[in-house]
Amino acid sequence: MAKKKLNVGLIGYGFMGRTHSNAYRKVGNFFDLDYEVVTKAVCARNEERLKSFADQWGYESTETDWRKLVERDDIDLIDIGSPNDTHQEIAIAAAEAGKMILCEKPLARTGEEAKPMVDAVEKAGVPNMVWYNYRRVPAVTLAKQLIDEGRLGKIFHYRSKFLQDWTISEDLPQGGEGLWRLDVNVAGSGVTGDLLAHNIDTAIWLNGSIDSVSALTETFIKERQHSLTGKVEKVGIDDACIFMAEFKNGSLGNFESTRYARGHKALYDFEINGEKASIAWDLHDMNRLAYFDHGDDSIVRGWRSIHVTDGDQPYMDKWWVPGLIIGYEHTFIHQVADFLEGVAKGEPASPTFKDALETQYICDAVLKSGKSRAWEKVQKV
Ligand code: SOE
Repeated sequence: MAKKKLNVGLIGYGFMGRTHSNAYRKVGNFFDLDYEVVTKAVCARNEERLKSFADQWGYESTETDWRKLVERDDIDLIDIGSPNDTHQEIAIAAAEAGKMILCEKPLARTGEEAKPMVDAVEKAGVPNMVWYNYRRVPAVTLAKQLIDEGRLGKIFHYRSKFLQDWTISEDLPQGGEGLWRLDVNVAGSGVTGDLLAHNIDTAIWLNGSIDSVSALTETFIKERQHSLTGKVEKVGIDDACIFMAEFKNGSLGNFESTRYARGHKALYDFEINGEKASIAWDLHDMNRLAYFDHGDDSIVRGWRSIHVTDGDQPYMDKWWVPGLIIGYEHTFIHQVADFLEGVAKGEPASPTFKDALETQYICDAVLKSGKSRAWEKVQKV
């Protein structure tokens, strides 16, 4: 049977534009879907680079104004891969135009900015999802399966970090292409919205809601030259953040993120300790899940290192043969596949805008606590 065509209009051709485009191009080769993704149009402001991106990734057309893209009748889905300060306006316009929407994380700069986006997609009834891609690492999805099967029993502890080191130099400017993550007006926050948002998204998926938080935030380099103005300006982002969390299920959370952990480029990890078992995972060894089961025979009991590459483990029947690994880019392919399966069945794929709003409210509470130095309640979605 001929597949239905689903025309994608992508906004933004940076790092995320490439991960998403790769997913659109590969998904149909590995997943049997009702839809065939067509990379119909890509939109960005620099026309020359836009054309070369379109050629490289097989986009049929280009636009330099996102409003024109949103108005086009031949576009079914708008993918927002542009910086955080653009998400709200584009998402609301796309929802009003009846488009499906995929939005890069974090959903917006703040919960207040994100809420109207949730209202808009719900009012329009359009399928929507946020690119929190780490949920789709097979080992992380397996962790979810083990927890949902009750193998960990009551959960006591959730601990997680995301460490990087790329902003240590005080000569690094803030703002502009590539460095907008350092500009608070564009990004909304520093490591909290950019990195901890991932830890939080995974945490609430695996371990449920967070009620309150207590945080310590720091900006190590107080002033940086702004790439766009050329002036030395105050740095408004959090360079590092450590927070404690009270989960609704009674477990205790412990989170840390920084861009000042010399030697770490992207060390995202988590460990969960339950009454019956524990699990641990880290991005540097992403195909493995560490698992300790107290129910094992005591003389052989110990941490197992599960190589999550077998056909009966999440997503892996779609790839090579048992034992052969996959990588970071596959998480985006899995996310598109799940989204399209959801569209075919009329079911939402997670995390929806509403799910991502919960993460946003937790980030807000963390940043508020970083200032107040007090425990802060998380706003309910
Ligand atoms: C920042 O360096 C960054 O690229 C984040 O923006 C991504 O979300 C994260 O997955 C990797 O690090």
